[in-house]
Amino acid sequence: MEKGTFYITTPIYYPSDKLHIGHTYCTVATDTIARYKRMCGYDVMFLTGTDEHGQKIEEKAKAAGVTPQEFVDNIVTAPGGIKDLWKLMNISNDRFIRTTDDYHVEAVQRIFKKMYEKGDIYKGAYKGMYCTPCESFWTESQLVDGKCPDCGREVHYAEEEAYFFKLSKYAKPVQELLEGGEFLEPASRVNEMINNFIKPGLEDLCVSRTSFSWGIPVDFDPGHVVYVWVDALFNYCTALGLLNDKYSDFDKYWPADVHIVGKEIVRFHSIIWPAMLMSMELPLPKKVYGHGWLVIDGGKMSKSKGNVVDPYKLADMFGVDALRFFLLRTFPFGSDGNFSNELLISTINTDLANDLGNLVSRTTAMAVKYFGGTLPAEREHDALDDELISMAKDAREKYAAQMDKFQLHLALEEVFKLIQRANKYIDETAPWVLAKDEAKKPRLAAVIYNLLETLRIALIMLKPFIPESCDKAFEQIGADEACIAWETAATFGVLPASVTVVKGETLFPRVDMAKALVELEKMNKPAGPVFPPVEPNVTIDDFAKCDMRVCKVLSCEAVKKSEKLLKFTLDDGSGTPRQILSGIHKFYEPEQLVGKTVVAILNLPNRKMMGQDSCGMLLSAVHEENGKEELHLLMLDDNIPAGFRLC
Ligand code: ME8
Repeated sequence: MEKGTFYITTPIYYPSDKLHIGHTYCTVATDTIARYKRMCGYDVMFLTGTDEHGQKIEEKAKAAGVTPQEFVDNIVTAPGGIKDLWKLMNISNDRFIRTTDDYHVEAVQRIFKKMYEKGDIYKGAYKGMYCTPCESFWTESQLVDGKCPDCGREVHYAEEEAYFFKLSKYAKPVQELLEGGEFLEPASRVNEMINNFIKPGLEDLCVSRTSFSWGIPVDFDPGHVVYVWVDALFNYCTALGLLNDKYSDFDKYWPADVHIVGKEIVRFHSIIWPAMLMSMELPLPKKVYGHGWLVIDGGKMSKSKGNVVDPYKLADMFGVDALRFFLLRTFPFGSDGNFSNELLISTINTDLANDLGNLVSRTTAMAVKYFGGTLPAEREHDALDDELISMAKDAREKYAAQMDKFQLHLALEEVFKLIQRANKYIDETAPWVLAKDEAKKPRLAAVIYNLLETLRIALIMLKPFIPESCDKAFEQIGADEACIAWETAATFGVLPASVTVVKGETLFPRVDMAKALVELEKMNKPAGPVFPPVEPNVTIDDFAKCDMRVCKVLSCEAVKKSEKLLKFTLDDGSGTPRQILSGIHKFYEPEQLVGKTVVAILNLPNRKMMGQDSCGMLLSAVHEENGKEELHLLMLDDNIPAGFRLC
């Protein structure tokens, strides 16, 4: 029954922070499409992974006092990390690529060299405005109110020797590709790309960096690392074996059938990516689908706003399938969706607990109550059945039409129309009345059988969305492997005539909205440290006696044979360097502090520590709780000159 191959990808995620519900949305949607295609008989390759290089990761690792590799390992593979999240969410990816994998690194070096040798990459100098969080250079005309057009943050002038990719050379074929109408969806994104990026003129793209080192080295020019987006985009090919020996199914699966990406990275996927593939003389992906964002109160989720929704917590509280279902049932895939806990809970209650859950439990309960679990083969048809039966038979086609367009919420709408119709059918046929009359048992058997068949068909269509719950439900309605194949979903009457059902656990318990909201509120409130009370026991005169000055760290080194002490040489504005020892080695490496602007109390008596003079004390912010000490050396704006007094 194989229908050919289907290669589908998610973006590869930045392991700079823990992933949130927005990333989960993207991955769950892709997983559902992959599962659907497998069910239809395609040989599916589903790829996801992590995009581990770049300045942002290098800086975060530095701030955390670990190497960049340790930093990303901690987010990708450590318990509770990205790989665990996908396992928890039942993501069925066939491969997981990390851009730090050796085979990818080597393949990207070969790719870069190939484009260079072809003349599509050349050396020049980059001058422009740079957004550090987005790792993007922008021209003045692209800035919005002087800020980064992608994230709205400050940009700064940067200049460096760099390699450039001849993006301008491919402007015309890329525009034609976009105008073709098949490549980029939803269609609204096509105009955005053409009007905002291609029509103003595509400039050549800076594809190497020298200002940091956490990237794939350009092997023929040490000091340059490959621009993170070139490195990242080619993951889709290297993970199949392009220019490496790790895998060997590039010819089988490439070109990709669809890259699922969020709207803010459509530009990279629909302009830069095809241009680079054209340069490499490789076939282009068949489609890029740009989905919307999950937002909160209309705005983006962000760590700084403190409104990031943790998928681990929600899955733990409501179940993995309930969360998967909510994400895809509620929000049209191409547009933004406003996330709220209320919406999540009401979707679970209405669709899963009431409509689907009740239909399964009522139907199986009736089969057990009236027939001891096994239906008699003798059944009596009634014209009342026709509408339900024909709706059930037609549902697969309607569902597939939506699934094939990635309109996942509309596909679910088709399934739920059927489920709601079946619930209405129970009211219309009133089985509890039929049960009172022995002569009506064949009619009662027909009603229950029709309900089971409708459920079987609905569950086949729901399986890509909520796989685990469907397996449980199949067991309850007595559907074995042969009865749950996609091929059987447009046929009515597949369950054996004397099918046996098993009354099982409640699939989707109703959630008490008020209680759950309180619990969520509690979970989201950070426990926070408990600080000691403030006591007003110092006079202003006491305070004024402390001579606190701004100092610059000239040098800093660990004191030999001491685990704790760092020795600072400071410029305190007097012209004579000052030495202070401070027990903060546990919190800082000496090289992190050189050049920093700090505060010291200078009029304390000198002290000897480990045989060395300490002339003053550095100020830090400290907190100790449950035996755990946290310390931050007080650092000031570097514009403040040494010697200024604090008052
Ligand atoms: O962009 N709602 O990685 P990333 C929906 N490494 N989707 C969201 C979202 C939200 N609130 N927040 C993020 C990168 N996403 C690159 C990709 S691919 C060669 C390189 C989506 O971790 C976002 O739109 O910042 C993007 O598609 C994906 O998560 C990865 O974002």
